[in-house]
Amino acid sequence: MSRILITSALPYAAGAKHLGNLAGSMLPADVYARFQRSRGRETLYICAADEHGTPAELAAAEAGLPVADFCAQAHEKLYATGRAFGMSWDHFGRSSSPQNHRLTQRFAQQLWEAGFIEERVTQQVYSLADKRFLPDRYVIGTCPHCGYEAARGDQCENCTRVLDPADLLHPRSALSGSTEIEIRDSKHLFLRQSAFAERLRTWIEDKRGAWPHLVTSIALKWLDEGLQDRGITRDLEWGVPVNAMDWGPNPDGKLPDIAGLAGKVFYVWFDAPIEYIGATWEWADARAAEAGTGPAPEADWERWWRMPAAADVTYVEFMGKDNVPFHTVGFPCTLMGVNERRDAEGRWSVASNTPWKLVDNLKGFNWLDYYGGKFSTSKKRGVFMDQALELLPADYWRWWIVANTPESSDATFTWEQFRDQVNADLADVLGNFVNRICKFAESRFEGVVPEGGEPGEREVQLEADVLMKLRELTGCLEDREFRKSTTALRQLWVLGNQYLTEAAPWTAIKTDRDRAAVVVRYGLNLAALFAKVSEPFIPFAAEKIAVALGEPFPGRWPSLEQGRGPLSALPPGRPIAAPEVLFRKVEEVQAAEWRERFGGSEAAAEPA
Ligand code: B3M
Ligand code: ZN
Repeated sequence: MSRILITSALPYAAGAKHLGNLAGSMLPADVYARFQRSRGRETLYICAADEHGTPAELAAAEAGLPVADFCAQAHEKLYATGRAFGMSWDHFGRSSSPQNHRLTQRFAQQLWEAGFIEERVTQQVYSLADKRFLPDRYVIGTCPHCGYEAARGDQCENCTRVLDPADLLHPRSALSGSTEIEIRDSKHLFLRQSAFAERLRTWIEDKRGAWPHLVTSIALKWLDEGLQDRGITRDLEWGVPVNAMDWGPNPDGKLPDIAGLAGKVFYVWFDAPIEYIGATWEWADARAAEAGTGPAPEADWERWWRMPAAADVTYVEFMGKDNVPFHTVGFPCTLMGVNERRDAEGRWSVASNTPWKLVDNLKGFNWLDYYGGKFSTSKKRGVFMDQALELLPADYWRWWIVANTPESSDATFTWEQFRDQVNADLADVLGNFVNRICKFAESRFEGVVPEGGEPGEREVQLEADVLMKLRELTGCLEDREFRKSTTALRQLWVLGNQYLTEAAPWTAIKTDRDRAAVVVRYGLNLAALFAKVSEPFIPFAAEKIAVALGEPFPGRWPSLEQGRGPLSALPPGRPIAAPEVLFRKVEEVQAAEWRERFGGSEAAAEPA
């Protein structure tokens, strides 16, 4: 059985996280991880704080903190908020970890020695007013391709084209707004992505149909535009130092200009994906430390990332569409460049008999916006992760986000639609079913799973309907189709309500207690089944249902085989106790108040 390695895009340490950060990667990855564990597969769900880059430096300065302290606090906050939303990470690491430093420097050294990194003198934007070089992201100007006037020097968020600051028209500093900027020479390292163009195209073409069209189309668009070599170092203090390693000669027998690279760090997008591996190493070390056995042997984490040990691993990445280019070009180039050699004639050969794994499935998402506009801390528009939990328990948010996840197109959050959907699906369907069946079992069958009676035609039909819906739900989750999986799950819950309404044990008990006993037994088994298969989506409520029924939590995914009925988990005589109300409805007045507080339809008036 395949082991499953899951990573979700690393949230930046700087900046509050909003529902879009959950929707675009972390939450679907968590649903998938929980599902895979429930199916009994050895699963590792890895994430981390993306701590490097200018955003962290600037946010730290604003907070009046040394950047390392700022990032330590940010990591703690991201971790705590993620856990409160039920993120079942096996490890939530830090891209500033020693493990990631070592791996990033090792990969850069190997890429240099293979001739895939070269030195170039580039023109960097220097801001006289800010007395510092401005990394790409902190140069703002007009995009030369689409005319968007707030394009960033690294990527235009309007047309998603990757840019260089020198491309921007009317450039200015994002820090001070000053246009007193000048271009200065600065030596940097470049990853020769162009050398991988054909190799990458073959790799991407091979994924057509298997990966979402959104992902392969973005990757191929980049390749069609001609792959640019990419600067992978920056004039910043905070990051993975470039010069702290022992370089070997490149194919021309040349060492890099250590002096010229002094004081520089690797570009955040070079080291951040490597942190997926770094955080796995951190995870292994953390487990070894807990066991008191000192640093973990490399095999403990390499077994997830390096062939042949990782031959049985399926690696799945989750991210928003703006991150797709870096995961279908930059990161694969890094790993391909470490795994293989390319001679002057362009022939590829194996460089290592323990190559690093590339991603097997990449799930990219569109964006979740707020009343048609972007979430914005500065413009106080939209509800952010920490605030959301002050309003409602995590399951409300988890359910709505996964049911509306922006898979084939962008999705929009509105308080009205959110209120209606969580009230209908969670309160009226699932919550109501569990409450009705447990309360009736308590009041009329002494709070135990009743014996007696023989299932009839209706139960045979119920088992067939449930099995069919279970297979559909399982297929959707295996295929990482999240919206469809919530539709199937909701329909499964509805089967329970329909059964209860039709079989009406409260009527049957008046004339035929055994019949009522059968219906209550099947009803309680339906509730136990719902707890198992709802856990990936709404783990907190699922646990309450499982505990109420005396079931283990998390449970194992039910068998899909005919005849091993998913409605026979509860032994007759098992004591049960109705859980407290699982989902209180969101009131009209609450939704109106929150719309007032977090911005509502007027928010859409402002451009995204
Ligand atoms: N830190 C998230 C973003 O672009 C970025 C992802 C890194 S994944 C290696 O919002
Ligand atoms: Zn543009």
